[in-house]
Amino acid sequence: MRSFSKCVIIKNRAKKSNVIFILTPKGKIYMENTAPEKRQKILSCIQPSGIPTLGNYLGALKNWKTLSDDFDSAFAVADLHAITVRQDPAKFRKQITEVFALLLAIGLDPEKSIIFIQSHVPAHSQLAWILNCYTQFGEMSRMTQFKDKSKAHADNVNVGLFAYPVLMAADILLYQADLVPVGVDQKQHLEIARDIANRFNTVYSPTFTIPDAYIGKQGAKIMSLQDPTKKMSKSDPNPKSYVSVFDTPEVITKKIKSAITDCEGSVYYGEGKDGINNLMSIYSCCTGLDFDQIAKDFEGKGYGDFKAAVAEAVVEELRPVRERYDSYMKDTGYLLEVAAKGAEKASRIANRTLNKVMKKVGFVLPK
Ligand code: AQP
Repeated sequence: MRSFSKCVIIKNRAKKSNVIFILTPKGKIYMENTAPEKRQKILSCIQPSGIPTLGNYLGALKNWKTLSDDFDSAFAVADLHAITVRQDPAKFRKQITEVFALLLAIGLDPEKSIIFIQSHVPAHSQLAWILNCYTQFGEMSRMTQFKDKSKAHADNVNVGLFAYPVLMAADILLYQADLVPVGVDQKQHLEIARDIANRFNTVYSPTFTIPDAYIGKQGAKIMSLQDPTKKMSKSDPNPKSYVSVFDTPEVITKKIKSAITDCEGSVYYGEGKDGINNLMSIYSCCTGLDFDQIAKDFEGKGYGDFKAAVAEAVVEELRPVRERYDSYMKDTGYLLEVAAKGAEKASRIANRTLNKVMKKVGFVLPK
């Protein structure tokens, strides 16, 4: 083993490599240039099934921005997923643009991350069809989101709703993602994506990276303000149950002040206090304070004071997002240009994986 008295590592970000300077006991300097670091990849998507909520923001979007600095990243507006429930065409078109603008408003940089609209990259639907044939009916039947959504949309229990997790597997596997930042509600779908990838890799040969879920420590499941045993959802028919990321400060304050709590009147995190636990999670995500500190700060104060503080923290958290969003929405031409460039970059990566899959399955590829 070589002995040395000092070692300095300088990261060469442009070449993604490290230069290591080693000072030996005899005063000689050695320099070593290490191989380029292989950056890990992340991918995540959001459905334009309504205006995103504080739950989507704290559980997923906020992490996307942070992770995009350290990973090769791709983020999509999952419009194909959204038609598993009926959408009004004019409203849907508007929502797709709005959610795309939101991705830029949260601070994602199209020069650093691939930002695109799912239906602009046909490989997603193509791989999803192939993977359907490597997925068992029984395993799909166990998906809790399918069970919940079929109850909520009993008049439209379509095959797309059933096969939703396979399309999600295709989204992830096309980009060979190592990590998928999601809220807790998507954990089961991610496990299926891993199972499908493992199955395909075993039947043929290693083809897909096996992805891991990235679930933030805080905010992984923000609950409804009106029923804190239920997840906050953008398609909830009761708008008082969620804070939308585009709500005005007045509306945010009103919704948080009318959140369901309990009658005990003391702020601490505990069993049977779902409403307060939820508000504490929201407050913690926005301020960075832990639960003990929050309980200490609000000791002897009532829920009125606590709700006012939560409302103010949420308003301040969302204010810059809303301001940037308003300015992006003034130039939808620019948004479409960014989306086109994103789709081009995404297609290059996705088609590489799709061709590999098609060859392994035995399709004849076009010349
Ligand atoms: N309440 C939540 N708390 C934390 N994270 C959440 N996410 C969703 N709701 C919460 C995360 O947000 C990301 C994007 O979600 P999506 O739009 O792709 O689908 P979803 O999970 O079905 O979200 P919604 O709001 O409930 O949409 P609808 O009402 O259309 O079904 C995901 O990472 C999700 O985990």
